[in-house]
Amino acid sequence: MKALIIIDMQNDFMPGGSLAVPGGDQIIPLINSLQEKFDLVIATQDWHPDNHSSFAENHTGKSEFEQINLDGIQQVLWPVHCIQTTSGADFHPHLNVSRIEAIFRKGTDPKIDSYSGFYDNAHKKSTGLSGYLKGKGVTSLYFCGLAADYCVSYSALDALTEGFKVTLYEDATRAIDHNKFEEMKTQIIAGGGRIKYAEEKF
Ligand code: VGL
Ligand code: ZN
Repeated sequence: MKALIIIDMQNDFMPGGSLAVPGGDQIIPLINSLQEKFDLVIATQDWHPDNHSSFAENHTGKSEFEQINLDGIQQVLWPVHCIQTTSGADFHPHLNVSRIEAIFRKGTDPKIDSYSGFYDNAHKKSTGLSGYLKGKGVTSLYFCGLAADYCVSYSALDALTEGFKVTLYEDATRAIDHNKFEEMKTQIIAGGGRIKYAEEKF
């Protein structure tokens, strides 16, 4: 069985949001039509407390998009985004949420960031997504959403190590940094994943 995994289609990642991904809202119609082709649709939400360690403003003297070493892991310092229960953390109002069966939230631990929908960046804590999908008999995952080079790609890589067949729809995602997305695509392909256009298949 196959499932569509919609990553972080939240207001703060849309144009006008605090961590806007260029063209992030342009993929909404495609993601809405894709949902009709899947038996199971799952979404993730970036869901940070306001003292989250990925926010530049929580590190004195550091700037947004600067890299630091956080407990042995390279961490990009982001603008404040997707604070739990705020409108910035809500799904974009045009995203069809009626077919989303479950929402997995990540980034809730103030001490560590979590790009992937499966694990935090140190791979210490699971969100339970892998076990949930396996319990439903899902074997193939199709990824879309934001941002291509971070949460979508890291989710796809974790899905491969969890043993799923992985397809990333590159026309149903948008990147923050295009060079980083190219590097991530290479890693996904090396791990056995596929990069495809959603619109040529449907
Ligand atoms: C994301 C940066 C920080 C994402 C989340 O959803 O790709 N990127 N938090
Ligand atoms: Zn985040």
